[in-house]
Amino acid sequence: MSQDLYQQAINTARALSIEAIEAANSGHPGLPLGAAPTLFELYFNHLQHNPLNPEWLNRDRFIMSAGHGSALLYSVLHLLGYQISGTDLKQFRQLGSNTPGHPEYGNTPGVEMTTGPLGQGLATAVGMAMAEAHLAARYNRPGFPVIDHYTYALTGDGDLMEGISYEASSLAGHFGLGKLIVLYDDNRITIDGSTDITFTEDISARYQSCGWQVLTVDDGEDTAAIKLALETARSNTAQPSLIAVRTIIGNFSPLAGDAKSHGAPLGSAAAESTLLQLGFPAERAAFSVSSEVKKFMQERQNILAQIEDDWQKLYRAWKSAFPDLAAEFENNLAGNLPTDLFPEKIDSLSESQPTRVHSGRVLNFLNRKLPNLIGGSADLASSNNLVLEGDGSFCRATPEGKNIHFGVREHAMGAIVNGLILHGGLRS
Ligand SMILES: Cc1ncc(C[n+]2csc(CCOP(=O)(O)OP(=O)(O)O)c2C)c(N)n1
Repeated sequence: MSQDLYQQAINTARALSIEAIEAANSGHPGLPLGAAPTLFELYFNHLQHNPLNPEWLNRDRFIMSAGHGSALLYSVLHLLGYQISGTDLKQFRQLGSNTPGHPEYGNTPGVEMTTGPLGQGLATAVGMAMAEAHLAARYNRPGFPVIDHYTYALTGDGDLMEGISYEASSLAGHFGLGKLIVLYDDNRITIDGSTDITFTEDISARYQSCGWQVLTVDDGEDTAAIKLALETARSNTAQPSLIAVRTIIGNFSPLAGDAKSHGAPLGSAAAESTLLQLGFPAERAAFSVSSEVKKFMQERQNILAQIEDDWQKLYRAWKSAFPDLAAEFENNLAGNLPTDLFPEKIDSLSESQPTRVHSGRVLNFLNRKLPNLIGGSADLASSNNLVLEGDGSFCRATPEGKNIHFGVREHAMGAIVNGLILHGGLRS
């Protein structure tokens, strides 16, 4: 792989982001300029996905928890050949475009969930990683790892300050979700300035105490170090990993390191000087991608398509070896419901019983009809009759369990359930 072309591609992602923000005259240039090498390294060298089929079932999931960094996500997806055109990038933040100010699920190919409210993305990613662990335990068979993918999220200081991210991270560590990898854009800047004024705890110690593997990259421009950290994270499947990447917000711009680069366009003069710093001459056409970078990206796209092809062969072999299992799984994926799901009467319910008894009976009736039902309670399962009888508990040793004990973590529970559903194949 040519390092020059690789760096040029990263800088192209930066340039496209800056141009989109300038064209919209609004947006967040700081994160794209600082975190481009991190996100690009992930998407280019690690993420198992197929830009030609964003819905591929066994793709790695990626959540842009720091949703304000959307311009960078769109630029990287564009370079990799997702259905986001140069014209779409020019329409950044415009009504009706597929490049809204913050990523929106269902609006943009490659966007796995709507983000913007900080912390939610990370917590939802925990749900996706739980879905993967659960489905893998139930549907994989020896020699047939049909469900076998990682879940990644990109977070910033704001995400890690939000309480929901602590709740979800605590649970992820407890469950040992080893295929969850969180990248932390550790630029120590938020809107109001340095994190010195608000956020001085030891994040590494916090995550370690929650049972995570914590890795650090001292220089966010060092893609070799980011690569190594991602490989180390993936090889530890017993613990979730946090990779803190030390970056400089607004890097290469006149506002490098300054909170002012967080959420306002650089302005045309500063944008021009940033592009020059990144190696783009003033005569380069806005939103253009050099033919060398296009070819470089195309080569990667071909490899990614092949990765899905190989998986499709595995899936077909699994399906013919285990037809009943595959039929159940595909039925769940399609969201089909049994015809006898709504009988006129369930067991021996009577009006004199408390509603929580009714709820428990209905839930268990549904559970017998719906093999993909999963869920739980925030420490109130036995009180609220939320136990799925005959099914075990989801935990590190038995991820096939359908009863999830969320502990007293209601806010994370909501986001995690969204993640279970967004993953596909489950109901909650
Ligand atoms: C729940 C929630 N609260 C507040 C905001 C508004 N907001 C957006 S970005 C941001 C600062 C985030 O700082 P950081 O994560 O460090 O991002 P960076 O400045 O590095 O881009 C805030 C307060 C939000 N999007 N979501």
